[in-house]
Amino acid sequence: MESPTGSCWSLENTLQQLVVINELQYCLPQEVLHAGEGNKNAFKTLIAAEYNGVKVELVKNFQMGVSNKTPEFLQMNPIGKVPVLETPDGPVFESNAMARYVARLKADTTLYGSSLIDYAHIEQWMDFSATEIDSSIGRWLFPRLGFGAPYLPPAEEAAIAALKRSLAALNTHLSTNTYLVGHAVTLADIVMTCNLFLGFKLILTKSFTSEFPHVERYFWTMVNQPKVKKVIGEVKQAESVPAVQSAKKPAQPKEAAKPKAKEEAKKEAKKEPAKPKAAEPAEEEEEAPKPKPKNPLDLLPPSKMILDEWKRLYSNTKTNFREVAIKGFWDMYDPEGYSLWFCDYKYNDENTVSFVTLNKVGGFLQRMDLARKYAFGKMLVIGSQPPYKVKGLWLFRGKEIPQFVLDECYDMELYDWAKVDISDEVQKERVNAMIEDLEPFEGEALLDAKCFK
Ligand SMILES: N[C@@H](CCC(=O)N[C@@H](CS)C(=O)NCC(=O)O)C(=O)O
Repeated sequence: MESPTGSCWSLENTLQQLVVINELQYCLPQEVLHAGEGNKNAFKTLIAAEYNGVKVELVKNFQMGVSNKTPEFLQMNPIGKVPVLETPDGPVFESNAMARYVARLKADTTLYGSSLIDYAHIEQWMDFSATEIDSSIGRWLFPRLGFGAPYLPPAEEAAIAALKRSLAALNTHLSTNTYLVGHAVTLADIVMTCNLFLGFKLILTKSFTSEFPHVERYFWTMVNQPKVKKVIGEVKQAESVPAVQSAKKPAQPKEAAKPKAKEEAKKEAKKEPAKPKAAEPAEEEEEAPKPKPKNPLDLLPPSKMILDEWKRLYSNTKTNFREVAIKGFWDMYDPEGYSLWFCDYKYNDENTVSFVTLNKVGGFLQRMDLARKYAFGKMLVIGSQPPYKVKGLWLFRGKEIPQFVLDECYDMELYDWAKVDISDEVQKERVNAMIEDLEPFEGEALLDAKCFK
C-alpha cells in the first residue's frame, strides 16, 4: 500500500492514526455485527473484540435467509452473505476484513504481532487458513449436509486429500510453535481456530485428527482460552462424519418472523446485547434440527460380543497374537449378532501405483467412519509389485452388511463381497491370517495392511 507521499506504507504510522481512532471510539456509536448466533465467521470479529476490549453488538433476531435478503442488508453487502459489521464509518463485509478492522481498533493491540515480519506472517496464516483449511473443510462438509456443490465421491476424496496436506503442514509448524506467530495469540490464531472449529465440531472426528497431534493440542488450547470460550462456548468434537443428506432448498421466510428494519434491529441490539452460543453451520440456523432417527442396528437384540472389547483386545495385544487376540476373537464372536465378510476389489488391474492404491484404501476407511460403532475391518494391499491386489475382511453388526453402509459408502460397490462361512475351517483360517496381517498372504508379500477400528 502506498502513502499519499508515495513512500511505503508503515505499520507504525497506521498505529499512530489508530491511537486517535481508539481514543475517539468511546464517543462514537458501537459496531453492530449482522449474523445469526453461532456463525463461525462472525466469531472471528467477536473474539478479536474480546482480545481488544472493543464492544461489538450482535444484532438481535437475525434470521438467515430473511434478514440478509432485505434491501438494507444488500446495501451493506451486495452479495447478501453474512457476517457484516456495521461501523460508524460504514459497513464492512468479509469476515477476515471485519476481524482485521476490529483488531486495528486498538492502537497497541498485540493481535498483529510486534514487527512487520510478524504482521506478514499473521496475514500469511490467515490466508492459509481461508484458502487451504476452511475451503477444504467446506468442500468435504457442505455437500454431505446437502448445501452448495452436490455430493460427489471423487470431489470429496480430493477435498480430504487437500485438507490432510494442509493439516500436515500446519502440524509441522505447530510441532515447534505454541501459536502461529510469536508467543501469544494473534489474529492468525483467532481466524485459524474459528475455521478449525467448524471442522472439529461437524466432521473432523478424533480418528481423523489424531494424525495431526500438534493441531489437536493447538486447537484445544485455543478453544479453552477464556476470551475464545466466552464467545464460542464449550466445544465437542464430531463423533462421526455426517451422513450424506439430500440437497437443501434455501430457507423460506417464515410468517411469524418478518424481517426487521435495520434501525429496529439495531435498537434491539443496543437494548440487550445478544450472547453468542455454541455454533451451528450458518445455513442451518433457521431450522430446528429434527431428532436423529435411531440406527436400526441399535434395535437388534443385545449381543454377547462387545465390539469395543474386541477392538481393545486387537489394539492391546502386542505378543502371542494368535494365542491371545485371535483366540479371544473366536471366543467372543457371536454369529447371531455379527457377520464376517471378505471383500475383493473388482478393479485390481488398475492398481498400478502403490501410493495411489494405498490412498484409495485410506479413502475407503475414511468414508467408513460412519460405521465405526458397528464395524471392524482389515484391508490388505497385496503384492510386492504392481498391479496390487486389495482384499479385506469386515466384521459388521447384524447378519447382513448394514444397509446404511451400502447406501452411503460408495466404495462398497467397488468390491465383491462374500459372507464368511465360519463352519469352513479354510475360510476361518483366512480370517485369522487377515486379522493377523500374516505374510506371505496367499503366497504374496503385503505392501500394507490397514485396520478400521
Ligand atoms: N467469505 C465470506 C463467506 C461468507 C459466507 O459464506 N457466509 C454464508 C454463511 S457462513 C452465507 O451468508 N451464506 C448465504 C448465501 O450464500 O446466500 C466471509 O468470510 O465472510
